[in-house]
Amino acid sequence: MFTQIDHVGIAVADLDEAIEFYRKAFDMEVVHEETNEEQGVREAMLAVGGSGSCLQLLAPLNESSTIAKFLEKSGPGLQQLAYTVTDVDAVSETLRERGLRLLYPEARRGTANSRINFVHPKDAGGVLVELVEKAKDTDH
Ligand code: MC0
Repeated sequence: MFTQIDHVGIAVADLDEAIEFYRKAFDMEVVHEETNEEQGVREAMLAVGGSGSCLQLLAPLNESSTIAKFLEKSGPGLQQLAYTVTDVDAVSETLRERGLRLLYPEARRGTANSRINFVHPKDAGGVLVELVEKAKDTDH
């Protein structure tokens, strides 16, 4: 079902400060950065060695962002665990059949034109699980 850990998402208040911290403390470099208006985030992907898995820093774009709400309630820290899948529609359907709530009826646009959906954290042991079907032409 899942082919690898795509990324681990961390909520941060200030993206530039967080990027600087990860660069200085852990020698990690940004491989991709974008703003996703629909998701209400500015985000940066940082490579974890050559593993293919990334760390995703997520900063809120505005006060109504899910990340703003998360920061207010829980403070900065782990917000989501994302798995790579080859077919997000098929995996979403399988998980629905298994009784898990998917957040969106249809996949939405994620990082680098990936197609994404989420499992509600209350149905996944307190973990917000993201499903990521990568765009064909990307390596992150
Ligand atoms: C909320 N809860 C969480 C959680 N967020 N538990 C674990 N991890 C999280 N991230 C828990 C709360 O503690 C609470 O539990 C209950 O769920 C309801 O929380 P809430 O504060 O009332 O929040 P809601 O229900 O308004 O929203 C939660 C929900 C939301 C997961 C539906 O955050 C959401 O739609 N997330 C998916 C989109 C997203 O996260 N976008 C930002 C990343 P108690 O026990 O207190 O009731 S964008 C992204 O990831 C894209 C760019 C990408 O990777 O491609």
